[in-house]
Amino acid sequence: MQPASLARVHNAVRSVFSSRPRAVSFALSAGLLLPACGSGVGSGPLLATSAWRSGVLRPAISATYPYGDDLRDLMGPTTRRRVDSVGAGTDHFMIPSFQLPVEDQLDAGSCLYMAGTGILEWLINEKKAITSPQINGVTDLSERYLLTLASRISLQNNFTDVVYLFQDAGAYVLDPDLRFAKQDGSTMVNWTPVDEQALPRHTDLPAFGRKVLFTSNGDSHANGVMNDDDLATIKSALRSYASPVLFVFHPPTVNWWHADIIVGYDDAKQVFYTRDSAFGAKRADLPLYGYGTATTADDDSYLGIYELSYAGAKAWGNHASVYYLED
Ligand SMILES: [Ca+2]
Repeated sequence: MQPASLARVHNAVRSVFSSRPRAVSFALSAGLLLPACGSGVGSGPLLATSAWRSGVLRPAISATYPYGDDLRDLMGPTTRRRVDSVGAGTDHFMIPSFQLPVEDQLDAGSCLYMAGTGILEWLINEKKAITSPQINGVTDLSERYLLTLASRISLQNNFTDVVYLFQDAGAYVLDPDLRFAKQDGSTMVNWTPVDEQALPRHTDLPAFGRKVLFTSNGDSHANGVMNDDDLATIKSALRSYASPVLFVFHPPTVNWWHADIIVGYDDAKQVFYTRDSAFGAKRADLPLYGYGTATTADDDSYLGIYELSYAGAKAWGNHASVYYLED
């Protein structure tokens, strides 16, 4: 990609941040810090975030689960099922509408866990054939619970494996039972592990598989490593699996990296459709999300789709994995 077009892509993302009236947006657009999604995952300088410095985030202490080396996962089935033909074509496609919106992660830097939770929500909804999943409903899972799991379970590659945290724990928790919280105006409190034993946990996890479509082996800061064939692989996987793709990317001019869920694409617009916990469009059609505080002044919109340009995805992407129900 030419530098000029890279700059245009970057400016497009920058404009999203800059247009958002909150302190962290200013910090990001000013290039000061802070990883939008750097806290507590991967390796390198982002571990020196405020969460680590303040001791809020605890290092994981359990064994590492070797999903990243699982040859079967890396290979995966070639295709999973017949493509949903409704509104589908090779030049555009949307996976079935099992996806819930997500509360805004605000300053938490928790994108990977918002995306991981969203993928399990999608898989459960598909398993139960719930095509109009309801916020606060029986398949609206707690994102904060996944953050707690991440505090005690290590994965070989967070950026391809994160959904397996649920499988390792053997349970999920519903959002109304553990809200994504705000405390003193910040959502960083979500990195503080909660007492899992005190929560109503649900153990009816669906059996799922995963195929790694692209990996930078745990380097969430890699960029310039994907090419057009890799984008074609993602698009092909969306069609053939008709399932969500966990995607991780890092624009080279910023300190943060980011994760979201690819749910479709459109060649005419040259975009992937992603469900995104930071850049997603505000869902004005839904009630606001309550962050568990005493005042509704802290409430904020659920977020939905963000259009990630092919140019941005190719220049910035470093991990892509499709998750699917095991039949
Ligand atoms: Ca949720």
